[in-house]
Amino acid sequence: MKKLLLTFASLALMSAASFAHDYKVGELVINHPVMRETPANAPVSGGYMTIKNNGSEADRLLAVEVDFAGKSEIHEMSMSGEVMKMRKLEEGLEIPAGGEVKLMPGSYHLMFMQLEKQLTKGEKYDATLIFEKSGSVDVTLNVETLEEIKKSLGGEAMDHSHHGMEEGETKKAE
Ligand SMILES: [Cu+2]
Repeated sequence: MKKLLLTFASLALMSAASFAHDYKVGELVINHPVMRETPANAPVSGGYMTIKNNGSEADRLLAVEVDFAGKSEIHEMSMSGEVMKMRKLEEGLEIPAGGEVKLMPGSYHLMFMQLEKQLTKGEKYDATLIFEKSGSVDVTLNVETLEEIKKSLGGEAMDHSHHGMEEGETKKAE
């Protein structure tokens, strides 16, 4: 019985730890950074999270560095009439003073291109987020399914397959 109780206790600790997935740098709080799992040979994936700014000055996400992708960018996605458009934010993404920005499917996102391997649900990858004022912070990106990401962050499904083509990726011969 004692052993069983211990098992329950450690399970409870483990699940508590898995919920506490946030990072602080300066006045910023980055909550639950994730990226989307990919099918085999997919060249791109999206990264999502909530970034809250508790400070009285705006900050700006300038870049993200990872070693599982050849190229990482910060993107905005929006509807232009019936067409979904994606563009790179050359100036980075502003996090307003006292405000919160959600990176989620169909909206702002990190775009990881030239993936070196398939991303599988449950895996974790290191990333460094670089902010204009607060500096850089190391985070862990959890790989989740689109359904899980939409459940925690909201957002719409996003088809990245066309985007890869836009970026000059050539489709693998089937
Ligand atoms: Cu994109």
